[in-house]
Amino acid sequence: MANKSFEQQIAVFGESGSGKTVLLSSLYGSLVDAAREKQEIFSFQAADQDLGIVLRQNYLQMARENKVPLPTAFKSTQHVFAITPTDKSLGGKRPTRTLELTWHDYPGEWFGKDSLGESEEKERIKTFKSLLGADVALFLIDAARLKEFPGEEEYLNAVFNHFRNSLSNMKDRILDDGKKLEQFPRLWIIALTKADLLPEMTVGDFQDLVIQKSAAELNELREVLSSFIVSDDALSIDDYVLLSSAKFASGKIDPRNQKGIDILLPLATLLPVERFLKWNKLKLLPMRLLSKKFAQLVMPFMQQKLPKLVKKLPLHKNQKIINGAVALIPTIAEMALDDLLELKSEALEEHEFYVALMADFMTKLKVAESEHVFAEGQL
Ligand SMILES: Nc1nc2c(ncn2[C@@H]2O[C@H](COP(=O)(O)OP(=O)(O)O)[C@@H](O)[C@H]2O)c(=O)[nH]1
Ligand SMILES: [Mg+2]
Repeated sequence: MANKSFEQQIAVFGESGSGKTVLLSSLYGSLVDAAREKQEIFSFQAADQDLGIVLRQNYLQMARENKVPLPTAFKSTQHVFAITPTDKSLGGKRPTRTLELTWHDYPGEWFGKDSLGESEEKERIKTFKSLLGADVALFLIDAARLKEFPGEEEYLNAVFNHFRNSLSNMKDRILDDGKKLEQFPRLWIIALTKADLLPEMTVGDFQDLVIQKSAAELNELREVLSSFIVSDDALSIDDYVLLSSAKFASGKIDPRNQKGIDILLPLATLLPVERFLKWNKLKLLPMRLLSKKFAQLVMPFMQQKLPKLVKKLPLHKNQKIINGAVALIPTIAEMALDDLLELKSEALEEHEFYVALMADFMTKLKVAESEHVFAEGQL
């Protein structure tokens, strides 16, 4: 079927003021520039043009007027984007199926509150249910708040506990008849926003700080998350990332000076593929979910004929796509940066957009790891 989309979703959880609106504006705004200047092989377009314009305006006002977006910048909590080739020739060879990303912005006002009015509570449940299709959740820790509290743990523990409490309170209304879910965000990435305020901190330092101060809270959060899902061994709260949407210093905002923003799309699309393949290998996932995931996640990257370099991999010719992916993606994850670059350029020559995109995203994750901006979970 032509133009059918592959979908991926990410859910972003952070208190009011923790940087969610600026994050999306900075991501979107800078990708408009990058696509225009052909610095990226893909463009990132908002399905809703009004949203695209607001995000771009937020970005331009930060860059040119040092003005931050209004807290009420968005009406909706769900934003749909398409990732498409910048170069038309890449999509032209066959009917292109676009890769679609839904970004769920969970309102921070609902974070720690346990008593909401009935209509607001309904809205909260509806919003939460709408983001259950996401595989990846970003859990935001605000560097500005972290700096306010001398011992750090007061703030850290409060964020984890508030969130855990609001999850517990909603649980009965999320699970129909108490039936646990297969589909749920199983990959929780802990993200330090406004990381420019703590310029010396590496992702390893951040991870250590969270574990040192909040191990018990993390475990309690894991317990609550587990209580929502079947096969709860396939759940990780073990990836960490540093994010800075812009450099904010002495009244100036420079959204071109970012940290970690370039891996948001790889984290949302490629990381879950890798993680699901690992869980699959360990037989941690329910079979039904697994086949759905492979169709949804792996296929975009595997639908195209594989370029030469990949053909050299020891795969049997007639192996099915899924078997191929099981072998291929971990292999690509092991590739050196030079080989990934070669894979990307070969794929581009052969007009294999998704293979090129996979190589590009994998490169970005690896670079972020080597620059101590991203730390991948052990499992
Ligand atoms: N230093 C720094 N400040 C930021 C950054 N992102 C956001 N901020 C500040 O945090 C405020 C709240 O951000 P916003 O995105 O509106 O938060 P939201 O309520 O989570 O959507 C902004 O107005 C900025 O002043 C960042 O990357 N670095
Ligand atoms: Mg906001």
